[in-house]
Amino acid sequence: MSNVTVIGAQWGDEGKGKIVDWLSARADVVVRFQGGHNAGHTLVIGSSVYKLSLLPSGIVRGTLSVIGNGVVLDPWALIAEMDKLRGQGVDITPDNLRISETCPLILPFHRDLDGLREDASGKGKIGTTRRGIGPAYEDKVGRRALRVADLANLDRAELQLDRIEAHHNALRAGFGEPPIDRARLIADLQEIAPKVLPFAGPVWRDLAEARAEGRRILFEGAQGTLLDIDHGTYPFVTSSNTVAGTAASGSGLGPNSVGYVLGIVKAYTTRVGSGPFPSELEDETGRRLGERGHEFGTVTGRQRRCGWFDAALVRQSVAVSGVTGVALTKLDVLDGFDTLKICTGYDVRGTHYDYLPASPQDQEDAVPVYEEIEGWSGSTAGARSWAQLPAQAIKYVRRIEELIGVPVACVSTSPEREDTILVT
Ligand code: 2SA
Ligand code: MG
Repeated sequence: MSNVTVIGAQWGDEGKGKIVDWLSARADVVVRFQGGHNAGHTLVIGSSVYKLSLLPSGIVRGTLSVIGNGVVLDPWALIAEMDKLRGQGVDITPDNLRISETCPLILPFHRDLDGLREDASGKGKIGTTRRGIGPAYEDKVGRRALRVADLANLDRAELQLDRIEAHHNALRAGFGEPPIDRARLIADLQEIAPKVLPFAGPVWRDLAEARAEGRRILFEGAQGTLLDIDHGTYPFVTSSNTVAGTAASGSGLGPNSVGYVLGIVKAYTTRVGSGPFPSELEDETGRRLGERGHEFGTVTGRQRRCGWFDAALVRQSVAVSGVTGVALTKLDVLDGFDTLKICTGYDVRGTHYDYLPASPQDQEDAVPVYEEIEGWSGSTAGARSWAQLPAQAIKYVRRIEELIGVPVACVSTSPEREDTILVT
């Protein structure tokens, strides 16, 4: 197996956790390269359920897990997640977890700002996870972030702290919040630093070494391509690049390390948070999808919006992420529908598009163009071979393949790892 990069090809929550877990058994290194603890990956292993936010999924099976430079890291959330997993019997040591020393830190004032902005936004609310992700990336790009490496030299970080205060205190004052308490911040960071630093280092070197030794690297994307800061439904996006290309820049390996790009695609569409969603169903059918698919956010518990499969959007994701093949998940949720619809394009004030145009106004006005396909009455739940699928379900999968232009490499029919059909 070559290296594999797993990315979400919709708005996140496509079921990446299960597929990554399945692949991590065949990988030597698992790498997170963007996002932070806004991600939510659920792994079901036997009778145990593991909920991961920041740590790469490989950690549960003891595979070397790497948090790359593209990730924004909340040190307190990191330690809390490690403690929780250790409580479930997972062994985490500097031998199996490595953290890039150049990860920008998410600090308490980032979280404050995320929440304050959301609360003040009314209709323009993004529906963020309120974890401080956006403000932390802003500071990274604004060259005023504190990074993991700074945890070792907090007594000499005045320059960065001056920049941070100059920027954030004005913003905080606008919200009627007190200025940052520098002494308290440093004291809190000094307390957490010894817990984080043993894991920190130049992970680009670890990865270069792994590569030189021919070890298999699995890149684990978070969120989805339609939440990408450049290619997503801006401004209703997350603050990182979620496309597959980020695996290279967010880990310190070159573009030729990305390998096979596996796009994870849910057999219907969901979205959590605000923003355009042309094939959304705000009716009984949408509720049925949500109930059958248990569509609630892993991190925030928020109910996810549900709708029909949108082939135009996935085709777009396939293009911008360079997807080689897709894993189709949650097909069983569609069991028992008389008819299914697939969105193939949009009508925007009389003009037809086979992709989602970029302007928010066009996206808001986009009316989905559907084709209908007969459903199936049999069950796909738990199917482990192509032969176990109803003929009509196979037709649905084949039609999706045709519309998105890349092969369906595997189909997942339940949260259980073994309930996966490899399409050969
Ligand atoms: P943020 O917090 O700044 O990244 O939010 C910006 C937008 O990105 C969306 N977003 C997500 N969408 C789906 N799943 C995500 N992770 C969790 C999960 C979410 C949860 O896996 O369930 O538990 O609610 C995720 N993270 C960010 C977010 O909804 C905003 O639209
Ligand atoms: Mg998720």
